[in-house]
Amino acid sequence: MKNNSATQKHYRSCNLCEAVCGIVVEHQEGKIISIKGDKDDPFSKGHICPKAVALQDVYNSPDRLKQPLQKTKSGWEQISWKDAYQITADKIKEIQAQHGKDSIAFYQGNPSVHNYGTMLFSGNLRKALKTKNNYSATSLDQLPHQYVAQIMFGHPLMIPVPDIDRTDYFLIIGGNPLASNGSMMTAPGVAGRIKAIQKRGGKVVVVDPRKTETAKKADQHIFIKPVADVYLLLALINQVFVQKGIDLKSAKNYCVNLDEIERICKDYSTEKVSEFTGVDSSIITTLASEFMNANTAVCYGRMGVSVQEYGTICQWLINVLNIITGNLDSPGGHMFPNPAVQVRRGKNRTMKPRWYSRVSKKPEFMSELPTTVLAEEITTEGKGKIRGLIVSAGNPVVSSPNGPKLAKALEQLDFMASIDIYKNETSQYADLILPPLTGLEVDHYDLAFYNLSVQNVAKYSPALYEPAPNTQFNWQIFKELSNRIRPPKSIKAKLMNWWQTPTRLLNLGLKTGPHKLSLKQLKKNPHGIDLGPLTPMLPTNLFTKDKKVNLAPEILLEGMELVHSNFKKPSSARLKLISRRHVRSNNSWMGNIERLKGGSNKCTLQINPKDAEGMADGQLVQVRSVTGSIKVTLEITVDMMPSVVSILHGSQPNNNELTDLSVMDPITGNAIFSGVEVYLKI
Ligand SMILES: Nc1nc2c(c(=O)[nH]1)N[C@H]1C(S)=C(S)[C@@H](COP(=O)(O)OP(=O)(O)OC[C@H]3O[C@@H](n4cnc5c(=O)[nH]c(N)nc54)[C@H](O)[C@@H]3O)O[C@H]1N2
Ligand SMILES: Nc1nc2c(c(=O)[nH]1)N[C@H]1C(S)=C(S)[C@@H](COP(=O)(O)OP(=O)(O)OC[C@H]3O[C@@H](n4cnc5c(=O)[nH]c(N)nc54)[C@H](O)[C@@H]3O)O[C@H]1N2
Ligand code: SF4
Ligand SMILES: [Mo]
Repeated sequence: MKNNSATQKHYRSCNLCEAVCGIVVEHQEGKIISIKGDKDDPFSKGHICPKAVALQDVYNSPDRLKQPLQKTKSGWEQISWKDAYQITADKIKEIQAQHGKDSIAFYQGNPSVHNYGTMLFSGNLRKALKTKNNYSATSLDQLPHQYVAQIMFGHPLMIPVPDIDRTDYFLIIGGNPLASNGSMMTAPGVAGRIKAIQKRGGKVVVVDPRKTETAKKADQHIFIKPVADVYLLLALINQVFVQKGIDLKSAKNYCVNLDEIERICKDYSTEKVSEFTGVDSSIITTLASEFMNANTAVCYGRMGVSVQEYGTICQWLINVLNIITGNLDSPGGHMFPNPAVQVRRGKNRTMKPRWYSRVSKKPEFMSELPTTVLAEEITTEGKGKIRGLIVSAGNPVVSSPNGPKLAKALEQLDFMASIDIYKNETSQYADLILPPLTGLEVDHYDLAFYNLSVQNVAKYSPALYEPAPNTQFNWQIFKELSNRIRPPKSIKAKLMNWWQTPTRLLNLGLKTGPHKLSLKQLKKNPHGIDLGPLTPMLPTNLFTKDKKVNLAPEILLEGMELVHSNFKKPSSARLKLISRRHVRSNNSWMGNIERLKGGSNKCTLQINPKDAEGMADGQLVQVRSVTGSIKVTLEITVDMMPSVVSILHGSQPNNNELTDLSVMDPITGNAIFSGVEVYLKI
């Protein structure tokens, strides 16, 4: 930042969530005067949420770490970057020399995908570590989306998004974009986009066990019992067959195995499903009829249907519902973005896992094992046991099921390093913390989320602040650590290593991308460039070998066995725990920021009055599950479906002291956060 006495405006994208809103930061002499929505951003058009304003608080936070820390007998001590790098690299090399490559694990958390330098350079560290023990927040979140994308469309990043700006019918299952600002769907200002659907005569329906902020703005809200969505989806698909609404439109030329779909859903009548889901049979019939008869329609399922026992099956059936009603790859339906830097690269990959986890034999996917097995891989003796861990931009002690079990496991490690801007519940177990620059201090291009964007756009934001002396970017940390662990040997490798910087790689990606842009062009357009609405791209751009979409992949049909066998008696009437988000929360961090605290941003247990007899609003109760127990304040509200309770995710008390590590999505190993049985005690 130039030290100039006149006020200046800095335009950038907010990197805190998937919405990628344009912001304008007014500053003077190094101080921020205001942070507002950038009305000239062609995508977000001025929309922001309260978190963007808090970017200045992240920058100014007294809790922010500025120098590497080492844990000593007398507490945390500041050390130089040089020493931090050397100690970390030496320790890793020593452990790997003694116990093999897999004895070191690497976990990457959510902010990794909001920083293009991290995305481009964390792979260097993975390559240098050569471990099979790679983990990330993917398997606490969207792994089912990516797995299904791979198996149906041939690439884990070939993920369709709802064409929300042109659709006539938007069916949201287990997502609350008005709080989360949208996920696996980059759509800044989602409230306005939903309103626009209604204004043009369309309909918005939300299926959720909680009457969410989004449900309140929708035309219809349908309460559903947690983890029952799979039955609703099967009944909807069945109804499309029954009501003779099958019409794949042009997708019929490249979609195969429709017969199998008809077969698997035939037993799921609306009447039978009603008992399992808590949704009236007539509501399901009407929903199916409206969906298939709408001019354009799209079904979108998010966290609520991903982090549950049938997460992968649900994401598959959502794709199927969109396809059989003629809504795949067509305007107003489920479409594929075409980002300026193409992240969907390479040939079609096989679905065959290349390795399995040591203890419970869970499959690798995209070179990662599910985070649900991390704790057991640390605590189970034997060859290949994890003895060292690097955590980058993550807080798995709070964010993974049975957090306390993982915390206990971390105590057993011989060495742990955290790359994080704060001390957190996870990094307290580390021997070293390496704090990178972040937010306003970093330049930004949204490599990850333009691939999920409901409109094709591109924007580059320079850093607002020059890096202070003795600071490092995330990418520099990865590069330096990798070079020390496994130095490049050949002249070519050395040259490449020297040449590669985030901006150079970005420029190359833009120039070779489908829109043939350059960094120079983006710099000339500080508000961003509109690349137009999404366009059809199938079957040409399919990554499957035969350029076909298999509607009924074998492994998912096998997964249906469990769905069928559990369709005998509805689940118990005990209380089921789910999570929620608040517009001023951000996973497990930013809770230290004053301006985001208070009001409705409270970590309460929301409960329906019917389930709270003899209890009072504001009362502290003990919540118990098979895993653990926490004390939490009650918030009695009719917004909750009876028999369902909800706790804010990422806050204290931590709802992941109640979730269970021993259960997971059987197909992918994805974590389960929804539908956990709990008991209350006053
Ligand atoms: N019960 C329950 N559990 C859940 C969920 C739920 O809904 N319910 N949601 C799940 C989901 S969707 C996710 S994505 C995970 C998130 O879980 P994680 O990804 O493990 O954790 P975060 O809470 O996002 O923690 C991010 C950490 O990165 C740090 N950080 C912020 N910016 C930077 C940066 O620029 N560089 C570096 N190096 N560090 C940075 C922060 O200080 C923080 O410590 O939680 C999952 N857990
Ligand atoms: N403000 C804020 N924004 C965020 C985040 C944040 O922490 N705070 N986190 C970011 C991250 S990492 C992610 S992944 C996204 C998540 O984005 P979303 O998925 O939109 O966010 P959630 O609020 O978790 O919404 C999940 C919804 O599923 C419902 N649900 C739970 N279980 C079930 C079920 O079994 N069936 C059905 N049908 N519904 C169910 C819940 O009531 C909730 O309304 O948000 C991102 N944006
Ligand atoms: S919605 Fe997300 S990207 Fe937009 S301002 Fe808020 S946190 Fe930033
Ligand atoms: Mo997430």
